[in-house]
Amino acid sequence: MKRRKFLRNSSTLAAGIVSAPILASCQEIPATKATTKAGIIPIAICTWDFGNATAKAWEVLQKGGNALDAVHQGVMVEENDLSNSTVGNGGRPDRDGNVTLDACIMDKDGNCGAVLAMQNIANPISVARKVMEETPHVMLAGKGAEQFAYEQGFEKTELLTEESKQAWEEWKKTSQYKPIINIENHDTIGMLAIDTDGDIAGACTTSGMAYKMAGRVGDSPIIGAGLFVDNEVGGATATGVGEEVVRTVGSFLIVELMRQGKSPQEACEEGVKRIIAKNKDKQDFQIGFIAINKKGETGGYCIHPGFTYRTYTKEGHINNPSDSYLKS
Ligand code: SD4
Repeated sequence: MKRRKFLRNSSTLAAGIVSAPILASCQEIPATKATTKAGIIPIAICTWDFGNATAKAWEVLQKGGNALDAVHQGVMVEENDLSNSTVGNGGRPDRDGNVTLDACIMDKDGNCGAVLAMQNIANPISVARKVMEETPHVMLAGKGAEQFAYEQGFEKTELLTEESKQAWEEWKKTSQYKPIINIENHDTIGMLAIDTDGDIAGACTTSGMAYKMAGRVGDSPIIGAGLFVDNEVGGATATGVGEEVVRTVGSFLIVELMRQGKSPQEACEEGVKRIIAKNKDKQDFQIGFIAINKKGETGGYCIHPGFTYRTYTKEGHINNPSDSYLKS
């Protein structure tokens, strides 16, 4: 059953280049599309320095596309990047050598879809969207998710690259499960966008913690934990050790804090502090949150220095160093 259609007329737009403070290049959108009905400038924001992903999302927004298409197409860039060992195809496997992917997506109307621990499908975010749009369910897991993907026309793909296989063989020599802080300076991609109608959507996709137990699922595909959007308020998404984000229902918490009047920055800081409060004796793990509100204001905060987040607005394409709870 189809729940809703997400169609927008696209228009052809001219583009120019402006400079911006950090690692920035930005295609400016013309005045006719630069401002939403509510006077808000469109924006794409994502965890880590996934500039190709935000550039793709911005391209969608610039053409008048909606926020849902922007986040969907944006995060797919990383799912398809074989050199990225933390998202999609090429992601690190679990301890048995199987790559199992998690993803979720949420739209402006609160519709959402997710796939958990799905194998052999290169674009879990697209399957998550199909779950949202084509089924009466929110989540499909494991074999059921994979079967559904085949029924929807997705192809079986080997997700374990030679490089990931070698890294896994190396890991087996010690078999120590010790999540790395700021692994390769990227990780799960969580993305939020506001379109020219002022509507918000979000997407989150990951291969999860490298060498996790078989069947382990983190926060990333869990609506409310790894991602939450309320179009009246804003959106939030997370990266890092998912177990800790699940415990505090982190992304939902941040959106609720914004509903109560906190800025996205203040809400992200409070979200991290709630996690710290539950881990007084243990802080050797990373969590990063980003958030956006209806006004287009953004925020980001993490436990350990090193987390960054990308923003793409009319003002520029910027990799923002996140402030952190611990300073070194
Ligand atoms: C998870 N949050 O599976 C994801 C992965 C991640 O640092 O971001 N790892 O817990």
